[in-house]
Amino acid sequence: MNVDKIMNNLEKKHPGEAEYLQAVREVLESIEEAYNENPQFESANIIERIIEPDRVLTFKVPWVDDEGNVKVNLGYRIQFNNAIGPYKGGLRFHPSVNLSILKFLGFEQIFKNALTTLPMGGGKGGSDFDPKGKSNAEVMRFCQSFMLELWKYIGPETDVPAGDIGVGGREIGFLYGMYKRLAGDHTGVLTGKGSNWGGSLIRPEATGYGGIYFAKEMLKTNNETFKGKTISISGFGNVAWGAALKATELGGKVVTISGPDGYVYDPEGISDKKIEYMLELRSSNEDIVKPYSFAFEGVEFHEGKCPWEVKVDIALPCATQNELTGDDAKKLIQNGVMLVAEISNMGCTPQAVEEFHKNKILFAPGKAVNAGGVATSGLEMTQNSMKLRWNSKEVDDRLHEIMCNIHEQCVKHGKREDGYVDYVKGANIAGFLKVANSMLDMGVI
Ligand code: 2IT
Repeated sequence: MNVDKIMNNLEKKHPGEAEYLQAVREVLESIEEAYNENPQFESANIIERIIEPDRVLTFKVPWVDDEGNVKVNLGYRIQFNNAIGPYKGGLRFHPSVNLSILKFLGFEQIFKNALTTLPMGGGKGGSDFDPKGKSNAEVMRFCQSFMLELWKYIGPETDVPAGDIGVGGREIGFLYGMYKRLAGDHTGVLTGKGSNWGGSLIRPEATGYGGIYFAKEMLKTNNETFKGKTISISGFGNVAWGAALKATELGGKVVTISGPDGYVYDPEGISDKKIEYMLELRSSNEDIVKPYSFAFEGVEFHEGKCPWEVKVDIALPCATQNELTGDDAKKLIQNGVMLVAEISNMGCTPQAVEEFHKNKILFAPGKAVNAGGVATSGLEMTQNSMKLRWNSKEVDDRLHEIMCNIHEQCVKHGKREDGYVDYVKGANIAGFLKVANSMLDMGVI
């Protein structure tokens, strides 16, 4: 495989799609060796077939705000690859959303979903709609208009969207209500549903919990645990909340959370009612963390800054892509960080990953670490198909088992001769082999 040549061609076809090109390059570079050992992949031209989505749907989403103004946003669904199951992946509502970001997320989702051991293909969608500062009624009208178009392309055996940044329980409810009305059936077409109407227990916590279960396995390889470790977390949404909850339960001390306005440093640790307060912050719909520093004593607020300058044992990016740079990585390493696990998708830049690898820091990528979210969506689909409901323990036990399994796959394919585990390589190879072999089985299609 000639990675540079493939990337040059891809760049010519999709100029300026920086995040998508970044995600593809990372995968190609890390699977190169495994790919070359299997000449059948080359003869089936698997690479060219896997790096382009099956289809890209874009549509217009007109809606009316509370003042009666007519607004128009862009809607997308990328159906990337369904070799191992129906397209599956979240919807992101954020002003930064564009084709490049959704293609990177959809591409990552293929391999992440393959790692979960469950039958799910890769997809992603969303809109440049900004839920921040909107009323409930505005969010509802937007979601209804979005689904009025999207419903034609999805289905419980075809494509099953879920939440991502800006899409939580409220949005899934509005989207599902519209789908149900249009399709006239009550099926598992979305995941992240309310627990009264087909949602799975533990789904809201699953991405954060799964990330901590994964990090626990990483620590175990160094005979370490969460007990007594200081932890910095970025973000304050659903993912950050679940991670803070589980990390604290395992004896860690979370000292930061962050938002677009800056980060808060709480030396006492963000535990108990402070974790609950994160939900209040989130529901205020303003996307700021500063109020945390007024709500509790002894807390510092650092305006416009990222939490990576704080000295910690463990750093967990939980907000968005490329949120931890090469310089941030250097600072963390200087301060003695032992483990960095991306709970956000592609949270670290390639320069940051290089620093962690160079310094043999335990580091694992989002597609392995945060796979617990979509894995639990898969478990929601299973429960919907079986028309029954598992209790929390049943779901949590399965989630835990899946995360341990993903960790094993990473070690199997990523362990170097010196014993250091390259989790990026491990995750990419394990995910790729499963999908590529499935594509080979089905012929050129
Ligand atoms: O990035 C992700 O894996 C998600 N946003 C969750 C996707 C899902 O289908 O639950």
